Formats: sequence, structure tokens, C-alpha cells
Amino acid sequence: MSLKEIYDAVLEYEDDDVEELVKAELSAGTDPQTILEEGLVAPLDDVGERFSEGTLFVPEMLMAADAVKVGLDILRPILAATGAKPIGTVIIGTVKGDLHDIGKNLVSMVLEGAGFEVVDLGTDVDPNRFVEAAQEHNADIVALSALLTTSMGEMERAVQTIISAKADSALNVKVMIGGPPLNDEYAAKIGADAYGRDAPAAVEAARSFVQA
Ligand code: B12
Repeated sequence: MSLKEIYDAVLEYEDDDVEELVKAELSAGTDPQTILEEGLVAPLDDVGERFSEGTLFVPEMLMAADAVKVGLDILRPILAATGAKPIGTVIIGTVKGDLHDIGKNLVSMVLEGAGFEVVDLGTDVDPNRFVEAAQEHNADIVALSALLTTSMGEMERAVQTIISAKADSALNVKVMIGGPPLNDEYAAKIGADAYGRDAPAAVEAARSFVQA
């Protein structure tokens, strides 16, 4: 039993093996964060490379993502465990037109583990939905995810919609963005309050917003 076996099971789209192997690693005392990074997330980079090379296609990409999700479902209660009173509320979602959700789900889990209440709007989220949910839940932070270069325009539209709503109402939220095509400069350019390159960076930014 090893993390490499989980990695391979993801690349073979073997959901049942992923489930069994992740449980076995946890029972053996392996750190859940290590299982996550080395067993579940790392093979997706391999999948992405094969997709770029043209040796693997969308259906396989989807099957690999589904296998990863089986593992994430097992890790979720552990990574999100916190007994404490929420330190803030985060609305999270993937922007309109973009269906990628694994990174967003990871960010949600880790924010929950850090003591935030997280309201997940899913993928392909209309900009106005972010505003409505932030108002409804009296949120402190809106977190937006995008994986596609072609989603960057939607990211800007969502951030602008939130900024306009802040100017027109009592809405008082910070906006953070994340996803591989984005960076700090882009966040500054579109008026977002922070960019986070990974889940720990999301927690760091979120904490700074509620402490400020
Ligand atoms: C799995 C996958 C899919 C699955 C998604 C399933 C799902 N439920 O998510 C499916 C099959 C649906 C898919 C479809 C497509 N995909 Co795709 N996909 C991937 C793949 C292999 C993995 C993505 C992933 O989950 N990564 C793992 C997670 C953990 O990483 P992450 O998302 O980056 O998240 C981390 C950080 O970015 C950050 N983060 C993320 N969100 C946020 C938010 C905030 C607020 C913060 C602070 C941080 C943060 O923290 C996360 C954790 O550390 C990538 C390749 C890759 N290496 O990434 C391609 C990739 C993203 N896809 C790509 C493409 C082209 C497509 C399609 C257009 C293909 C097609 N021709 O149809 C479609 C688009 C569908 C759509 N409208 O969205 C390209 C994008 C290229 C580009 N730059 O635009 C990639 C890079 C593949 C490639 N090498 O070409 N895809």
C-alpha cells in the first residue's frame, strides 16, 4: 500500500480502488494532507499534461476527476473538522461558463477546517447569484474560482458586479479569486482584494480579512 497506488488508481479511473486505498492510508496513519496532495491532486497534473499532448481526452479527464472526488469525499470530514464557532462566512463558486470544481471544493474544505462557514454555490455561477448569496448570508468574503483562460472575462464581470453592489447597498464583503490562469496583478487589475494560489493561501487571505 502506498500513495503511488492511489495516484495510479486515479489514472486508471478505478473509483473503488481509490476509496479502499485512501481509507487504508488513513488507517495506517498517513497525514490526510499528504494523501490529498500526492495521491489525489498530483495525478490531475499528469492528466492535464496528457490532455495538452492530445493523448487523453475530455471523457478520461472527467473519469479521473470523478475518481479524485471519491477520495476527497473521504477526506472532507477530516479536513473540514472544527468544533469552534464560525469566524466568518464565505460564499464560494466557480464563475459562469466554467465547470471545474475540484480546486474550489478543496478551498471550501480547508476554509471550513480553518473555522469559516462556507456557502458553496457550485459551478457556472451567474455574477448576481454571488451578490444575492452574500446578502442573504451576511457574508464577509466572496471567493471566486476559474480554471479556464476563457473564464477570465467572467471573473472580471463577477468581481465588477460585486463591487457595484457594494457601492449601491450595505453589502460589505472582501473578494478573493483563485485558479491557475490568474495572479496578483490580474486580481489588482480587476479590483479583487486578493488572489490565492492554493488552498492555504485562501485561508491566509480569508483570515486577514476577518481580522482586519
Ligand atoms: C479535471 C479537469 C476537467 C474536468 C473537470 C471536472 C471537475 N468536476 O472539476 C472536465 C472533464 C469537466 C474538464 C473540462 C474542460 N477542461 Co479541464 N481540466 C481538468 C484538469 C485535468 C484538472 C483540474 C483540477 O481539478 N486540478 C486540481 C485542482 C486541485 O487544482 P486547481 O483547480 O488549480 O485549484 C487549486 C488552485 O488553483 C487554487 N484555487 C482554485 N480555485 C480557487 C479559488 C480561490 C478563491 C482561491 C483563493 C484559490 C483557488 O486552490 C486550489 C487548491 O490548491 C486540468 C489540468 C490541470 N492540471 O489542472 C484541465 C484544464 C483546466 N482543462 C482545460 C480545458 C481546455 C477544458 C475544456 C475546455 C476541454 C474541452 N475541450 O471541452 C473543458 C471545459 C469545460 C468547462 N466549461 O469548464 C485546460 C484549460 C486550459 C486553459 N488555460 O484555459 C486544462 C489546464 C487542461 C490542459 N492542460 O489543457 N476539465
